[in-house]
Amino acid sequence: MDLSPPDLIERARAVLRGNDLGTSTKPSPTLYPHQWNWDSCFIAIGLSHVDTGRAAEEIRSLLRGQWRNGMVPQIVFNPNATGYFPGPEVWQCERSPDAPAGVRTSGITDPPVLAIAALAVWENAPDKSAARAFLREVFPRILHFHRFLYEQRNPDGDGLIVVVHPWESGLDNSPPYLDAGKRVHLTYQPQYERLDLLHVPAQNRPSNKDYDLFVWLLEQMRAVNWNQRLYLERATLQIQDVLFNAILSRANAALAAIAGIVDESPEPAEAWRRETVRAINDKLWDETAGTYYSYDRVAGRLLRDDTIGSFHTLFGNVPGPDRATRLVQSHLLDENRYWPRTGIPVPTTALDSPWFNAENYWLGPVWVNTNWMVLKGLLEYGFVDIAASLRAHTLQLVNRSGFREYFNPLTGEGYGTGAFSWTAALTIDLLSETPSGSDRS
Ligand code: 9WN
Repeated sequence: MDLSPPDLIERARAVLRGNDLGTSTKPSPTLYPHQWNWDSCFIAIGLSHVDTGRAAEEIRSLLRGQWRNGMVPQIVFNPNATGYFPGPEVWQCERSPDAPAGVRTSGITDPPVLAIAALAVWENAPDKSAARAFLREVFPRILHFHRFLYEQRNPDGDGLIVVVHPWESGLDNSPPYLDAGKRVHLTYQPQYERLDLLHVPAQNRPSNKDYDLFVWLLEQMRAVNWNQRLYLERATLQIQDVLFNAILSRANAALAAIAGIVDESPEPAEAWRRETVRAINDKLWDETAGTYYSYDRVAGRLLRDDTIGSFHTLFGNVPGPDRATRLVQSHLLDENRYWPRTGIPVPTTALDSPWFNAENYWLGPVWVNTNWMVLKGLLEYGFVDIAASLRAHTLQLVNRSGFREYFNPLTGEGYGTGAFSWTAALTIDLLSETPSGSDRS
């Protein structure tokens, strides 16, 4: 198999150019017309291979939305775009004294890929002095973001950050959220109109019941004017999310590396990293199942729903070698769970989970960003051949089905929007890592 047909990288670049808003990139042409946090981080990683300046600008423009309390929001709204629900008039973040002036954002955060992306801009930059200046500029801002997480979203003081809205997890309708969501009592029926279904068939998107939960939770936070402390005192959904915390572990390592490059102290990033890694291992590991799960802090229980999040602990360098081997050999490579014999790894929800749905959003489909993080994690632990095979499967999938948002893990059929930016950006990264044509699968 030719892993890198000559035009694949060109086609990927064309997708990013098509979604370019000038200083930021929208995730897709129509479904997502604003700037999203972790999307822009993945986009910057892809752009870092082709244009350092533009990659740096992607991150700068995201940071224009940073709140005074340090939070980097999930969405920075594009003032020229309409047609996305919920838009800025629903969030009403101007109610909070912490919201930034002159730019409208959503009121929640997103998986903290930011430090990882900033470090990639440096690593892939041909001109290190310009890249160092960029790191100097963004270092205090990223530090402020991590400090926000450790000071305002660390209710047990153990370094396990809580996610208070499914959208903050990035994996909106992933089973742990629907599972925990079942016990959240919606005190009224929220009134809203979905716009996503104008673009994508309903069977591929979260359900109306899921949206009721998303909107009701948004309205609960808005009711306290986005005050983090007040909200956490009463929040009915608080998840110590394994994916979010694993990403944060890697982001702390990246932040410590950035500190070294710009002559700043790598503490506290190193201390934060140690705390979070220890807490994931102590609290989120299930010895009987041999895997990690997210924790429902309100119900006080592990959410034993098998999802791809468990493997992202490898990306965060969380498990010791024995746990890592168990995760990979007993779970990841199981053809009945995550590595379908005739399909495409890695489904976002296990094939044998009662929640699994091959066509619906985060309930099963393969996404390129989640595969990319699993692949990087495998490399951390020396599973080189498995990583190479995952890379081959992922590139082949994109080449065959296009730059879609997500894909059926059994058939490879593409779903959601086309021309999806992070699919394109991470394809560029995957193609840039090994010389073209070197098929290691
Ligand atoms: C809500 C933009 C975002 C991604 C998320 C993905 C999807 C939004 C939505 O699109 O979520 O944030 O409206 O469904 O789940 O991970 O960042 O691409």
